Amino acid sequence: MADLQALAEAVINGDRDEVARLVQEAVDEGVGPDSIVNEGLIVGMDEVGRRFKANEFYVPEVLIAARAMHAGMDIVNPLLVESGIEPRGRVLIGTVQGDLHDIGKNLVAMMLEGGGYEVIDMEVDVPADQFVAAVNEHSPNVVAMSALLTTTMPAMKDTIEALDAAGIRDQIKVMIGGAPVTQDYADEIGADGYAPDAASAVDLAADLMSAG
Ligand code: B1M
Repeated sequence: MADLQALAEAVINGDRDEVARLVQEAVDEGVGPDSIVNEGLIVGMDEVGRRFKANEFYVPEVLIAARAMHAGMDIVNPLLVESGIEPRGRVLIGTVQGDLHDIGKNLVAMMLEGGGYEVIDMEVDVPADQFVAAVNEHSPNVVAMSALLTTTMPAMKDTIEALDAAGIRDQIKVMIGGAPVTQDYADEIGADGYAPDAASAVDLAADLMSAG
């Protein structure tokens, strides 16, 4: 019988083959894709996030767990689309203009996916006007910006201003993060939230979504 607890454990252990096997087994037994995601994959990634926050896990373990989770999502995603189950929300994420650092941004994206969000990843060096165009195209709930250089932090402010100028700032929540970024900076530039790490980013997205 499908064992979703074992699936969560396999995600935590970063065992990609075991995750794929258990997800396929659950699908074959008729377990709903929403249960597989919510009671297996997300439970596992939630625990990974908890251990990361508690410094019990470090970046490599999180990346390996996220890769394992993806192996399961690859099987389940087409079924979710077929069954019309809605993700928790849609997040548009990118590293801001002039900045090529993507490891932290990728971690945040993976944790958000693990948390049940649909993530549109614009990669790195994303100019403000591309964020604006992507908001118009994808209608996300949250725009998430990452910066690792003090010199690129102002691009976050530029992007918020561009969203404002385009008349779409009120339609979305903006969250920011990255090593040099702080809550004070988020307040200063009018972002809706700041998260210090990938696991907190998932909590913040949930808070921002429920704030409406
Ligand atoms: Co760069 N680099 N780098 N670099 N690099 C730093 C950031 C630096 C601190 C190193 C140093 O001098 N000590 C320094 C910045 C100094 C400053 O601005 N004050 C620096 C510099 C100067 C540069 C170059 C200018 C170097 C040069 O060419 N002269 C250059 C700039 C290139 C550019 O972007 N235009 C450059 C280039 C590079 C590499 C390409 C070699 C490489 C990037 C590879 C890649 O990303 N694919 C690189 C790396 C690896 C680093 C360090 C060593 C590690 C960054 C990293 O990946 N950390 C870094 C020094 C350091 O941090 N120790 C450094 C791991 C990652 C998991 O953490 O990204 O902080 P982090 O993400 C965390 C949180 O911040 C948070 O969650 C993540 C997980 O917990 N988070 C968010 C991140 N984004 C978030 C978004 C959120 C919420 C949370 O919401 C939206």
